[in-house]
Amino acid sequence: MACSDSMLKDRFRGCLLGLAVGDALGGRFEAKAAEHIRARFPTPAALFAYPDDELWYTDDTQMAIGVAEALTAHGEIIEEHLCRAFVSNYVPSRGYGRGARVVLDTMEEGGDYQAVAEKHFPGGSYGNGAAMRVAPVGLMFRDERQQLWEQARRSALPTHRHPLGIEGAQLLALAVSFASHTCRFDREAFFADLLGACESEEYRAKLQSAAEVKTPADLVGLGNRIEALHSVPTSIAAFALTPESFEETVGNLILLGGDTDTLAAMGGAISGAYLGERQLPGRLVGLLETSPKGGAYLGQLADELFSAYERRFRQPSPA
Ligand code: RVK
Ligand code: MG
Ligand code: MG
Repeated sequence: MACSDSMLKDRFRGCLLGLAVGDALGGRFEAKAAEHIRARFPTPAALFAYPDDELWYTDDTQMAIGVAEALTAHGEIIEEHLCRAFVSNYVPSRGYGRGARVVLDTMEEGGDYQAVAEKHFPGGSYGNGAAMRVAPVGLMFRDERQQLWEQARRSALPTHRHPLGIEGAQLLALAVSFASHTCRFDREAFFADLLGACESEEYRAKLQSAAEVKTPADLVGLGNRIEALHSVPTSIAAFALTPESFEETVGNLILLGGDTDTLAAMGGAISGAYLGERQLPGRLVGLLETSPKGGAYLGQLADELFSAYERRFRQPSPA
């Protein structure tokens, strides 16, 4: 595939739009069993051919928009501004996690959300809610490994304080960063990078299994659940299995059943960061909702995030 720095903006767009398409398509099958989905859609191609009406995204995209907005406005994650973005975008009917809803309700009411995030689940949440929204951090800090790790942590903290919830977000951000740099995908280098960054034995073991995935059926053993540990490595593995195809990466994840919107949002973000908008399924991108923060806004936000990245890390290129 053609690959040059001039395509970077396309990759920013591909990442956010890929996240939204994965989330919105996966959202139609959330909590369904794999057998149920496969009975109607035996292949990723069948799944991608099916929608012909507006694709509405869920909390995954809505919170990723908040992260991207906070980064675009301030160039880094500042908790106060991130929380403001989460609250201003908060529409509970988009399907938030149980604990996340309680934290966001408290945030919205001006209460002590940090105490709620700490105590609602003992030790904090290890749900995949921090990982599902972290992709913009992976783009913004794609050149700065230590900052990426710290910024991903900060983006998790308002709602996710458990180490496994935080590390899931950090690894997903790293996967996005790696994908956004890659011209010819090197599977070994990808997993070596992730394993080298891993802090816990739990993720190390999962990523080692992810590195050994050879067929879509092997993804099943990695998990399709709402916990970060049982979904982040699955999405990473699905991308690494079929890096040249957004349809197969996202389709294989949805066909696992379970937390389909989030699996597909995370896989879609990594895949889009690698392939760029030009290699996304244009028909599905075109079906993204036309609401004020729908498909057109996501493209615009990706452009603004790219400008913020250039301002912070590069000399702006001449007009
Ligand atoms: C509905 C025990 C824990 C836990 C802990 C479990 C949206 C709980 C998105 C909790 C994503 C769930 C998803 C999700 C994102 C977490 N002990 N159980 N320490 N920590 N859990 O509520 O933003 O779909 O069962 O913090 O991570 O599409 O309800 O929310 O799929 O994980 O929600 O964790 O959820 P939460 P979240
Ligand atoms: Mg969701
Ligand atoms: Mg989900």
